[in-house]
Amino acid sequence: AHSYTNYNSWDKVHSWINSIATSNSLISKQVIGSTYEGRPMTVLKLGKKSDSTKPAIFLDCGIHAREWISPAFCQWFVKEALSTYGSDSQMTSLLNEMDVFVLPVFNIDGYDFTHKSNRMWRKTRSRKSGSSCIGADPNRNFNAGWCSMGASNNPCSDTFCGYSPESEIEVKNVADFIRRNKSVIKAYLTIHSYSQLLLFPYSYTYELAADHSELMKVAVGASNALRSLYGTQYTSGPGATTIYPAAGGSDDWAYDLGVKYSYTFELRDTGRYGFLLPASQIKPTCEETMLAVKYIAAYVQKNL
Ligand code: 0X9
Ligand code: ZN
Ligand code: ZN
Repeated sequence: AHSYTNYNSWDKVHSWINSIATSNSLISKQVIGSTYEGRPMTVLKLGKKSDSTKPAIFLDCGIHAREWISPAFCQWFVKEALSTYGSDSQMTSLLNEMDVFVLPVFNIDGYDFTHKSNRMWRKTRSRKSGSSCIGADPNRNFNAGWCSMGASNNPCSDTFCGYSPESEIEVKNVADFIRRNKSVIKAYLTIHSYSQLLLFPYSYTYELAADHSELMKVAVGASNALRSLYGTQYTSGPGATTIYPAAGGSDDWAYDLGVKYSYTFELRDTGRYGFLLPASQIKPTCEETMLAVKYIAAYVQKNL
């Protein structure tokens, strides 16, 4: 059965998506396309129904297959949003004024593969004649300084940038959705693991983003909120200098499209368990991360 405190297989997440989407008037779903292997990519839309179009936040999880805590967070976020609407004043105000689009698993084929065959798989599962190696790194496949640094043009590499920008259908589907909803999307949040970092543009260049000081101020505020629960320490900064230079990422692409509040979270831990974070840490990790996400959401809402 599906559980918020365990790592759910894709089959379980898939049925959870379908049941939660019809459970409450605050939530609806929209299929944005299919993965390479034909699985449906479904975006959940959270927010109080309104006659006029509301500004929105886009949140995705599971770009990288082996980072299991990430999809667990998106599931947790949806549950918390629905269960605290009406009692938590901030969540109520957020969902009254804004919509939150949640993509619970971005790289579904890869996620399924980590459950069935290779726990450490990172990339998509696309094939192309001429190479026996499978998949590209979805977070090197966006059209942002594509394959210029920190990415590989070798199809066998774990950071293969793909044959062209958006060559991966999952990346194309998400980029199309964000382009289509560009006028309403005010923030782009993407959840990865691990390292306890809160990153923002740029990663494809050492140049500072035009909004660097504001992005840094909000990141520091969000990290402080996160730390207030269990003392978990996060480092904030631009990707290129805080983790490593790496082009083709979704955060840089969304930012250059015009989505100012663009953040990549690298959740727990700092390497003791790494990608194999025990299920016992799902609840505390998600609870502390909620505080950071809500901090950013409140800031965005206040500055609409
Ligand atoms: O390398 C990545 O894609 C991310 N780290 S991970 O360990 N989850 O693979 C960091 C992404 C930071 N942003 C960009 N490089 N654009
Ligand atoms: Zn379905
Ligand atoms: Zn990742």
